[in-house]
Amino acid sequence: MQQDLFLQQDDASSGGCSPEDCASGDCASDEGINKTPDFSAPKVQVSDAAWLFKAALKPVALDLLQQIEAIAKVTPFRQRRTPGGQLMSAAMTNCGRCGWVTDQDGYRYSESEPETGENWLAMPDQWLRWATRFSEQAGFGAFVPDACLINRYAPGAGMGLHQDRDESDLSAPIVSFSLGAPVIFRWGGFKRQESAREFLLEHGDVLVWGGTDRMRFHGVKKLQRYQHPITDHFRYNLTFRRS
Ligand code: MD3
Ligand code: FE
Repeated sequence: MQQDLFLQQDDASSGGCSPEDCASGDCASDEGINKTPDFSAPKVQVSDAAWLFKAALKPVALDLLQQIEAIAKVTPFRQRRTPGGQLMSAAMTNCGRCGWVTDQDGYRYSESEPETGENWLAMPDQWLRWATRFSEQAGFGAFVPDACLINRYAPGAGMGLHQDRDESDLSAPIVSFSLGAPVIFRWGGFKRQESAREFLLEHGDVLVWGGTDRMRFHGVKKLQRYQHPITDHFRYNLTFRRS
């Protein structure tokens, strides 16, 4: 499908829509009984090995937010410090066997919350199935994430260009879910200095990348103030990873 994706340049190759098959029983027609994401949402190719499914989570957004709220009651969102002592502007929690954390002891995956020693709550089964399904839709094989980092951005929060390199198996893709306020995502190269392209990540978007794009620098610009009907002024981002 032809779609203007990048904000500055328009050199993205186009992907295509994949027709939903109902073999799994997860049909859109189940909506109301057993809601599912829209797995046949417009699929836009961002790069060689990165795909964006626009607004695919809209049918399940409220459920996702309720589950995020329930997780945050047990392991609350916290602004963490980088090993260098800088307070990160996004607040974070996790679910799954492992969670990504950072403090004076470094960036790492941990089976428990460092402050309380509490284990992370299990990843909801549906989240796991959906992340796996989007990975398949993007052409990556079976993906079984064991960690889900949940980032919460308030107006003014952002994330500088960085690489995700704390995972032991860099051949696994990463799947990300965006909910709430939109943000400008920065898609960089393989060196921090390389210029980054920019595109919007909006409510309900799913981004899947791996392979040759796995080690790209990426980040998000500071959130602008925005009133979203179901997340207030926040943006939430879930990243499913294999630690
Ligand atoms: C492309 N989060 O938690 S998600 C992170 O919106 C992180 O909260 C951002 O970067 C957020 O580490 C971006 C999308 C994303 C994540 C990692 C990538 C895209 C990526 C790694 C390589 C290439
Ligand atoms: Fe990242």
